[in-house]
Amino acid sequence: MNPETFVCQLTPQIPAAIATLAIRGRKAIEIITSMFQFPVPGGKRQQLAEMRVYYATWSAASDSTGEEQVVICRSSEWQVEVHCHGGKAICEALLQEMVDRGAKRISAQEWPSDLVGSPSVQAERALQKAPTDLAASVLLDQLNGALGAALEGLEELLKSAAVAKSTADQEPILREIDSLIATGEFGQHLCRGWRIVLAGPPNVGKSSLINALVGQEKLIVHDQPGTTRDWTESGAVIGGWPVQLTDTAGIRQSEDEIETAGVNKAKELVHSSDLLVLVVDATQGWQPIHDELASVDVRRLVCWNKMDEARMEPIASDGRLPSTLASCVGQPGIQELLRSIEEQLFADAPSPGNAVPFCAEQVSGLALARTFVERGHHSKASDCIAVIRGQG
Ligand SMILES: Nc1nc2c(ncn2[C@@H]2O[C@H](COP(=O)(O)OP(=O)(O)OP(=O)(O)O)[C@@H](O)[C@H]2O)c(=O)[nH]1
Ligand SMILES: [Mg+2]
Repeated sequence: MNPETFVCQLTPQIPAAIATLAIRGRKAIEIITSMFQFPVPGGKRQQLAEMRVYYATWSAASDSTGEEQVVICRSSEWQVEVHCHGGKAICEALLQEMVDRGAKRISAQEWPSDLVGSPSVQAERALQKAPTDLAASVLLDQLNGALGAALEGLEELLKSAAVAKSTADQEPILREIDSLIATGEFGQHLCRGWRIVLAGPPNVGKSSLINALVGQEKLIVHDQPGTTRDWTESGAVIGGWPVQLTDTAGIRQSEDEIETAGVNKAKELVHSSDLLVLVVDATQGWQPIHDELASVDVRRLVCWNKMDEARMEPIASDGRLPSTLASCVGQPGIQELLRSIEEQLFADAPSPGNAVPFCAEQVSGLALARTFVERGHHSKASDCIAVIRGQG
């Protein structure tokens, strides 16, 4: 056990009716029993029984008229939750008093990971960061046990295979692990969103397209090539999923140092994207830089922009890439672009109730288990699954 006692606000720090504070560590019980008055025999120094709910009162030390009614629950030997009103002033006052009494304040994200081992508890924590309702609903399924149950089933399979010492059952186990890893690729984006990078030569309409996609004149648009130099991210929601639309500097050779820095950054961003949208000016056609971008090893989509002025047939040198036609004038085709993005990124979205790994540790634990299964070490693979179930 860490010698320190930690305190944090578990619920998001936004206006809300109720907030939950948590305190954990050797001094947790002592701090709580001395800070609050319990209207039960035994007075304020009473022992808190685990998983029992207590009503208690807190009085502000400096202002005898300030009082707060709270609900207290000792959720484990060393941890207590305090449910209070959600206003900032009362939460801050309670947290500050716990700090004054010897606890160390940390953020909900820093809440020690040994406390949040099971997928359900991790999902509860991830839910705080879910940017959209749809992302939250997938995490809620995991909180309700979808991932926990799938991992438990997998662990059982691995244990039986270990006992049987046979490699005959390897295929279904590998399929199960692979399917969870694939879903995990999706799940890891639930909190951070998907990065969609728009790239291409200068003046093709990258900034204009992002303005059209977010429905706001956010980015500077100009007929002078080289308008965008730095990169910018605009948060948006597509098909209910969170995305970051990334505008980049138009890629070309330049004598200008600042523009060259922007171009280098654009090339870097292209490689780290979840979806690269190659923007082509349909009045100019496919350029050599598009060939370079088309060869990048990420998911790609070609967007032929300025279709309102195009006089030629849109022809990409790589015809196998999915493509869409758009125009920012009057915005025909923007819906089509949105649909194409959805198809590229979200076609494999999990169905309600599916098990979805959503943390990097869960996916890497599954990958490690897979390696052990391939080598016939089912017992070690089962240990890996126990760890990501919070049982290891
Ligand atoms: N006709 C027409 N003009 C467009 C369209 N989209 C953008 N433009 C114009 O094209 C010019 C360049 O647009 P931007 O959005 O600044 O292009 P960009 O690709 O961001 O350019 P850089 O930042 O220089 O790389 C502006 O004058 C826009 O108004 C379109 O669909 N049709
Ligand atoms: Mg621009």
